[in-house]
Amino acid sequence: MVADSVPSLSVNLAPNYESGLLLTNPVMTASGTSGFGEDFSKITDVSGLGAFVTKTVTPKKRSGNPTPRTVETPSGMINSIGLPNPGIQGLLDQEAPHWESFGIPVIVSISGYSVDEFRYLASCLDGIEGVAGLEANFSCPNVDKGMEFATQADLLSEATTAIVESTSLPLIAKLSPNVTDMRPIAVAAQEAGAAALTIMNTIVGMKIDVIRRRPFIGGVTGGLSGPAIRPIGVRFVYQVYPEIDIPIVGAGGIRDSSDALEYIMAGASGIQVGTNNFVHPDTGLSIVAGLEKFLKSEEVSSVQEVVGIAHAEQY
Ligand code: RRO
Repeated sequence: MVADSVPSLSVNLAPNYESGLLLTNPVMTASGTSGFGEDFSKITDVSGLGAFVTKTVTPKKRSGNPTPRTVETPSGMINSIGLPNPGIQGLLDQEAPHWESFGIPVIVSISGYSVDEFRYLASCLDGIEGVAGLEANFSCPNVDKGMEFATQADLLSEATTAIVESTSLPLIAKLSPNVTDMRPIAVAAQEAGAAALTIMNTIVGMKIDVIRRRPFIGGVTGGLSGPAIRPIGVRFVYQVYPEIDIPIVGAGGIRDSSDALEYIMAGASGIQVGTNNFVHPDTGLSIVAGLEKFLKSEEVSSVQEVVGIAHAEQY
């Protein structure tokens, strides 16, 4: 790389789609941690991110799980929010009109109880201005049947095919860490036409309130997130990367550019920041700056050059 030249951070998350899904940098929000973007865009400059991933939407409005819905844990937190959202019509009426002003691709996270519900959501979002792609949340740990799609390859295949047939938007399939081996699920998603994979959602855990002698969280169990789960996410990305040809988006416990680079070197082309946005909403922006600094100091001209580099035989 020529001294002082700016390294390229750009990434295409849907190289197999004619439209592609082009991001100026690999850093995104993780679904569910910055709402539908309107409030988040008031506390950080979203235009500096690669993409905004929305909270998950379902066909009908939902009010969510009983409280308390969150609790801190060592190096992380447990949530059982239970997918509260305005439903697809509410989303289109109240949230979608803000997205064009973000100046970056908006990826809408969708979830359904059945293959038909996924199909319906994909067709509702097809052609909506400001929507650049879909992320299918096949892995919510906190609702009935929330993880069925990401733990059973045949179901995931069926839902992925239904979505892909109902929209021209590129589809990212968000997978669950609550499996022993993610590789067969990842391969099934690719074969059914997913443009990319997000690895991973939260890990089922729980806390007991020892004074009350009862589960602390209203939903009893919840999804563990934060730095505590990062080694597990990096492991899954590293294991899945050699098995597939589509891009991986890494998520789970990323706080800074060094954490992001762990995922990238394990095989992720993009990364998502979730829990740390609750503490520092500018985390994504500092990661973008940190990645650029790293590439410059290592004299690497493009972030693509380090994707999966931890698999190389020689240093
Ligand atoms: O809303 C939630 O409780 C939730 C969802 Br949809 C998800 O995908 N992952 C998570 O940890 N919580």
